[in-house]
Amino acid sequence: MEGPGSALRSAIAHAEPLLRAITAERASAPAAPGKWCPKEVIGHLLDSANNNLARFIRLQSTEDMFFEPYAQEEWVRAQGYADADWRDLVELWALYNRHIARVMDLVLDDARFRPRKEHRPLGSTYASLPAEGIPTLDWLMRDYVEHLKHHLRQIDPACAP
Ligand code: NI
Repeated sequence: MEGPGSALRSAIAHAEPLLRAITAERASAPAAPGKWCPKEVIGHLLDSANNNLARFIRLQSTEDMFFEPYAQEEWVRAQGYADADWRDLVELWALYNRHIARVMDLVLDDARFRPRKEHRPLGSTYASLPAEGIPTLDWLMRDYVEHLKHHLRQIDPACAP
């Protein structure tokens, strides 16, 4: 099976030119009243990248899988993504995620596939869990990629087929 690092690189390579083709005007338009505009969706993915990269590092030296959640709406609002430059956001998103893909490749199998019997409540998940429903760091990294694709589809279904 393709590793999460390769899956992430493929997702970036596919979506990046499509995101770049979106105009600044369209990137500032919410999908519906009260919903995030594309700038805020990419901002949320930057927050996910920021929080999850730290998790991917820390969880390599733990047996369990506990980590702090973050207040998604608050993070998006506090960083004023709706007023940020669209091209800069897309560039930062692509570069940061290429870095994360490289870090994913570096995780050794012992840390990657260690069963995390003790873990935080899983809440909404995007990738299917390993056998017996016990999460692993490999699963968490796959879940990260699927969450990214889920939000890219909110911008345009063509961004993550
Ligand atoms: Ni999300």
